[in-house]
Amino acid sequence: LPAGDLQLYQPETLPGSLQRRQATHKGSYGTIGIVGGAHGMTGAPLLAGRAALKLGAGKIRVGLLGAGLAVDLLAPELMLASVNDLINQPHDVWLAGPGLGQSDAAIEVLRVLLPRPEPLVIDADALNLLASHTELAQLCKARTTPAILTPHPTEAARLLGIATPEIQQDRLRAASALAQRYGCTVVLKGSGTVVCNGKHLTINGSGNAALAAAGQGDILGGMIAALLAQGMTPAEAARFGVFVHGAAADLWRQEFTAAIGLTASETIDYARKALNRL
Ligand code: NPW
Ligand code: AMP
Ligand code: MG
Repeated sequence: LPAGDLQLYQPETLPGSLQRRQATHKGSYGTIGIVGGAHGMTGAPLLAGRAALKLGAGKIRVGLLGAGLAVDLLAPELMLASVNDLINQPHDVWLAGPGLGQSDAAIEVLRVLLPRPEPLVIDADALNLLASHTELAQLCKARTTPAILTPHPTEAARLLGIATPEIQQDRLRAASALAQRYGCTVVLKGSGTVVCNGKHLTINGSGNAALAAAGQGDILGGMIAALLAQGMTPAEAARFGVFVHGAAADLWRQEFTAAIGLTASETIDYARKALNRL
């Protein structure tokens, strides 16, 4: 385990970096590039993009690997493109992985993005590719700006080459080992999400089992990317994004007591509410 401290993370006010929204314009809040959406999983990067919009990012482009889509009619603010067009344009922050799949084209996307200097969130299939391709893992470790890895327990197990129950038996050690091995900030998801940047470990103090549903991880990736785009450091964005995601579910549970049936799409609106209340 790192020599640093272990804390329960439960902020009661907005971090300083989110408090100045005067005399600014959309360019002040960053441009995000999201890559994912192989055939059959277009929803994942769209959910991430919608979440990033409602957490205050300036501009968001979503690059789809699968079938082209002209517009997201539920979030026409998003700019949609093919992955190849997107990765050759400048962005302030990247999110790779939601619904990306593990094709050769997906591997090529990571070969291009991993060496880029901008902050990068790596989720879902991009994590599975890091686990299965040593070359990509090395590119991750060599980054100048540490990436943020957001594995659920089974993705974490793949990244460490062990079984899921071993991850769950000692989640602090697993998060710490991942941060060491990949030289990055780690968000080990699940009840009591652990964040480790190689020095400090935190356990998140918000959230409930209503989050055990499809697409929740995809929106979390978009939320963390939005916070990076607004100037937070990787560790700050990871901790605060996870907290707001959990706080959204806690707010929703005040209305829906048994906590059954929260969708990822609805969670985005509660996250915006939870954030603005802080
Ligand atoms: P089990 O078997 O259910 O008990 P995968 P994925 C396990 C995209 N999506 N604790 C789980 O366990 C994603 O973005 C697209 C313990 C199972 O074995 C990815 O690109 C959507 N175990 C892609 O799909 C919406 C846990 O992990 C395995 C666990 C694949 O992602 C859905 C499943 O993991 C989805 O987000 C926990 N807390 N959590 C869309 N609308 O387009 C998970 N497991 O095989 O990596 O599959 O997570 O669905
Ligand atoms: P994913 O598996 O990638 O869709 O991510 C699921 C998201 O929901 C992660 O942010 C998890 O931490 C969260 N989550 C899932 N189940 C629970 C739970 N029982 N309690 C709190 N958070 C959960
Ligand atoms: Mg996921």
